[in-house]
Formats: sequence, C-alpha cells, structure tokens
Amino acid sequence: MSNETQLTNSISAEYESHTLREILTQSTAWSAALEVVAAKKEAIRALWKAKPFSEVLVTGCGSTYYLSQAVAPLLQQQLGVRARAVPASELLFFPATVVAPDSKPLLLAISRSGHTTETIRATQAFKKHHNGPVVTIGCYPEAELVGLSDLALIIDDGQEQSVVQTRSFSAMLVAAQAATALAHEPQFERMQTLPTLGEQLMTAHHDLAQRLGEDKHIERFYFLGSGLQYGLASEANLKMKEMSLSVSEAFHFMEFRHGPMSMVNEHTLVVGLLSDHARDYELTVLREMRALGGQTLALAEQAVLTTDVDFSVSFNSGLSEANRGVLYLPFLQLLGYYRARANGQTPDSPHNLTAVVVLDGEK
Ligand code: F1P
Repeated sequence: MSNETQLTNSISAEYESHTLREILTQSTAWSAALEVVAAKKEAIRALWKAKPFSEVLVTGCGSTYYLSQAVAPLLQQQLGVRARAVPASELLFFPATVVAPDSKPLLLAISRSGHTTETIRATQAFKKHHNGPVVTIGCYPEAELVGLSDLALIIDDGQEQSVVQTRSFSAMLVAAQAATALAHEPQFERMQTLPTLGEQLMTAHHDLAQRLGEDKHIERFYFLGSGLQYGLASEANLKMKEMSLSVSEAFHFMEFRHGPMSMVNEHTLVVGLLSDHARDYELTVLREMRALGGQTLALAEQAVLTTDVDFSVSFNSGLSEANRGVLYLPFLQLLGYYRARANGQTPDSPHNLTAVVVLDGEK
C-alpha cells in the first residue's frame, strides 16, 4: 500500500470525512490498479488467448453487482465472448437460471472485501459444479475469495475506511477495463492517462457537484445510462441512496420515456451518462425532460451545449468508451456526498449499513 494511502487513513485536517478523502484521492488507486494489471499482463493475455470458457459470468453484491453490470458488456464487446452480470445470490440459489447446461463459464467474482458471504458461497458452488476458471478483483490480498481464485487482481490502494465504496469501486473498474484492454494492446497504453484525467475532472467540477448536491430545490434524482454506462448509472443511484437516503433511481436511457418520465417535475434532476454510439438519441431524451420542467445534467466525452441541458461535465479524454468508464464516477460520487451532507447524513457510516454483509452462521 502506498505511503500516500497509509498517511491518509486517519481523517486529516484536510478532509472532513473518510468518504470525501477517499473520493478526492482515488486517482492514486487508479494508478495502482493499472500497475497491478501490468504486473499480471502475461497471465491475463494467456487466459484471453486460450479462452478455456464459452461464456463469462460476472458476479458481486451491492456496489460490486453494479460493477459487474458495467464489466460484463465490456468483456463481451472487447473479447467477443458472451458475458453476463448476475447478483451472487442468484448464482448461488438459482444456478439453473444462470448457467446453461452446455456452457463452460469463467467466473469473474468482484468484491471489495473478499468476505461477502453470498459471493464466497456462490464461488464455492461454481467451483464444485462447473469447475471453470475463477478470476477475482478486490482490495484485500488476505481475503477468502482470493484463496478460491485462479487469478486475482488485488488493489490494496482501493482499501477504504468508509462503508460506502468510492475509490475501491473505481479502482476495481480500472482494473477490469485495463485487463480487457490487454486484448487490444494500444488501448492499455492509452489508459495510463486516466489518473491525471481524473484529478483534472475533480478540480474542474467539484464546485458544481457541491452546488447541485446542496440544492434542496432538487428532491429526486434519475440516473440514465445505456450500453457500457448502465452499470455506472446503477452505482450512482446506489451511492445517492446509501449516502443521502434520497429518492433516486437508475434506468436505461431510452427506457425512461416508457413510463418513469411520469415522475419528472421541477424538483427533479435527470443525470445522463452519455454514450458515443447513441449520443444524439440520449440528448433528445434530456431535452424532452428539460421541457417537462426537470433540471438536466450531461456527463459525456464531448461537452453538451447549454441549449440542450442545464449542466454539462465533459471528459475530453480522447479515450474510447471501453477505456474511459471510470471518468463518469468522481462527479457522481461527489454529488451523492454533498447531498448526504445537506441531508444531515454521515456517509462514512450510512443508515442501516455495514461494510461487509456476512450472513448468520458464517465466519
Ligand atoms: C458489497 C457490499 C457493498 C455495500 C455495503 C455492503 O461488498 O454490498 O457494496 O456498499 O458496503 O457490502 P463487497 O463484497 O464488494 O465487499
């Protein structure tokens, strides 16, 4: 673990909470994630080349289930093999609904702690019944899940004091994106710019995230994302719920018109995680929600005109969608953080939540 992370494990005068510190220092964990993948380059490439599997199952719980939703379409797009995200409890209790009889799956199990009972037991059952390769992504090298895996990408610098996943989530996403980028070498090199881009984004848009987070005129939040962005929209929704206890939901972009838009009024913030592929269609949805009285915010590679939306956050990263997903996260995490503070909540220890869900009877 880097000195910087060790140094800042206690709340310093500089940061008012673990969560804010972990959000604002996450680019260090991104660099560490890129180093971890670089160190395991040969093993990862060999796995992608040999492909001893007919499909990939990606699993986790809570934030890491939403991370699985972001990683599965990426794996399918980058490796050209069927991949799907499934909550660990579904894989554990309803395997026949998840794994087809003729399938030879690889399991990618994602868990910050590596101790979540559902993920551990689903992985144990998978090894027993399918005997396929198990890859894990996490933040704790001593964790039980690491002992169950054939290949582990562990980012120590993703470790956190806060119950809510912020820098751990983004570091694990960078590791997954970098690992799939190894199937297309130049992409991996290009991703080395991500930590600096992340820093610049937080500096440039921190004030807007705080202003919108503290704007009590906004009473409900909708996060829209499709393709590679749906899992990230779902995580943004979870962060807003976990940290601030706000009315919040996530939808596939075009699905929002098919019913949920009935909820839009002048107290609504509709947040669009714009793709490259369907940008024009997605922008039309935001324009329509603005016409219905909602406030609209677009996060995108290229800036969006304020004739189309109220607020625009642009990355200008020069990276493809498959390599830049993590850039959507810092602003959305800060938005949730400042809404939590405005609601008098303490994101370090959210209402009713623990950092790890260990079921009864488990160690
Ligand atoms: C998964 C998780 C977190 C959630 C809470 C409880 O943990 O559901 O996503 O925020 O902290 O645990 P993990 O398996 O990724 O450690």
